[in-house]
Amino acid sequence: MKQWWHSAAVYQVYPRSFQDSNSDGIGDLNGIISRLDYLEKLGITIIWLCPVYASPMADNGYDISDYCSIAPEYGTMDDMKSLISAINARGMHLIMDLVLNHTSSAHPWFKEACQSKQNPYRDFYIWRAPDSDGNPPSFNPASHFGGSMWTLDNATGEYYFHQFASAQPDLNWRNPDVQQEAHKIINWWLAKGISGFRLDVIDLLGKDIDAGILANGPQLHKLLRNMNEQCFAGQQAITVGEVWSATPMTAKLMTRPARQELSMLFQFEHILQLHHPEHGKWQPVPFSIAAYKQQLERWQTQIDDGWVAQFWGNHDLPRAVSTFGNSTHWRERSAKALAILQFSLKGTPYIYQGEEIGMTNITLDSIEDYRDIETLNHYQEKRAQGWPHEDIMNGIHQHGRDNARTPMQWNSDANAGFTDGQPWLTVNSNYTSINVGQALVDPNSIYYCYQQLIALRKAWQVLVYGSFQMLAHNELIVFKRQLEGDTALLVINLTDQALQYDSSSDAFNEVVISSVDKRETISGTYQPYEAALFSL
Ligand code: TEU
Ligand code: CA
Repeated sequence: MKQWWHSAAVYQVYPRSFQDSNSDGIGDLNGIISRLDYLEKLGITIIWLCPVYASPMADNGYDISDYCSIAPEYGTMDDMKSLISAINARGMHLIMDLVLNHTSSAHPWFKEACQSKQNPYRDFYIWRAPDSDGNPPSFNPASHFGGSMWTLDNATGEYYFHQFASAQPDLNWRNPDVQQEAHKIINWWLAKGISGFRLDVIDLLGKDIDAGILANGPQLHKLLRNMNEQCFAGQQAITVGEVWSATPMTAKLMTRPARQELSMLFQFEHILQLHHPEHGKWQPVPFSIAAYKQQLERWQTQIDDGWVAQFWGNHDLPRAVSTFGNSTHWRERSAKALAILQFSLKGTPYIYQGEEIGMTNITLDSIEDYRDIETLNHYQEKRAQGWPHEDIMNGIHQHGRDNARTPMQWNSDANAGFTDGQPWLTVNSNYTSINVGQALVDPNSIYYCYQQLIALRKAWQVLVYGSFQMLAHNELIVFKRQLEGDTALLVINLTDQALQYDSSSDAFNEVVISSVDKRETISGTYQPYEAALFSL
């Protein structure tokens, strides 16, 4: 069944880095309001706002201490209400980022839970007594942010569980009171006029610690269906789950409309293929077109009427053009090619702030210049293990999360027009040439390529609902989308070498959009990072 959000484009705003309005060097809600015309001009329908709730900011807001108030550095609840109404007045929609797997250790629930083992909030979290040697449970994988997943609370003499920082205790989703409180928070925000949520690490809610299960646990689907029933049934609201564990099979279970669980989800196979088997993202392996084509075909053909988000980057990932494109020799062309590929696929496209102007990774030499808890903990841990500074910094330069969190580059004025204060994180020095002001006056800019693609997807249904057929070809990615009489053919060269394509037929109506000048034939040589979308 067709949904309004199938052909919509979503724009992800990382509030800390988007636009500062009060010179404190930190982005804020009023700054976002001042940039809504820009997003409307791009053709954005939905804005995904990363967390702006009260938080000690150990993990830049993914550690929430009050779900129903706004972090003072971002503004007030009145500012939030102004943002919601300004977005809705434009016919756009706001979805908020909701972190339900864990809270901040500063949340009142956790403070209560730490009072005593008998406290009514104790079972909002996951506690285990030390063993006879004082050790935590044997099931003790490394936390995403380094160290153990168990931290001893000395006051009550038990360990509490946290998959991320010790300042982010995991909630116990087996507890019906936790489920009930979460539903209340969701309904409270829906009543404010937002249109749904991005659900942080939602596949971790079904965890079963004693069985050693973290992602995609046995309770997960029941919890999602119950949440849907209590909060979203009959609403036009949407939910997009962050699901690092997703496979086409589990994605089908989580997003087929009849199952009433999620509207869609982010899957990360194209990201995980970059991770070193032992050292993960910190020793990245080269992007493999062959591996990408295999996972693309599975995801485009095996989820039936399930639905995914199509993305290259977000606030946790290095910049798309630096990771999947080529930010040195072919920055503009490769950014356009990635956008054309993204918008030619089944799935709702998500644009991470700055992708629309081809913002790149940043190389900072001193670890003191970095802010992300994951990066800082990783650096300390590896230095303690004797890793050379340069090796650690190399991994941070390639895959550290701060790459995506440098301030939005609006113009070539000081601090790229992001702030006239001291920015909380260094502005990329290439802002003098890579910025919105420059993009808006260049008809061939990446920005106008995105603007054209966003409009195209709203008009050309074959890109939204067409079938998918991968045409086997060497390093080239070639596939057809078909719907009733319409056929779209995409040929894309995501390498820095010229590649040859011999098409079985050269008949086509037009080149709808291209990352280089429009070509005369389908067959022939495809330049590095040349993408051409044909209407056949
Ligand atoms: O990220 C989930 C998550 O697993 C990532 O942190 C991932 O492990 C890491 O980025 C890989 O490099 C979500 C949020 O998007 C992230 O910003 C939060 O830090 C995390 O959850 C905890 O809430
Ligand atoms: Ca500010």
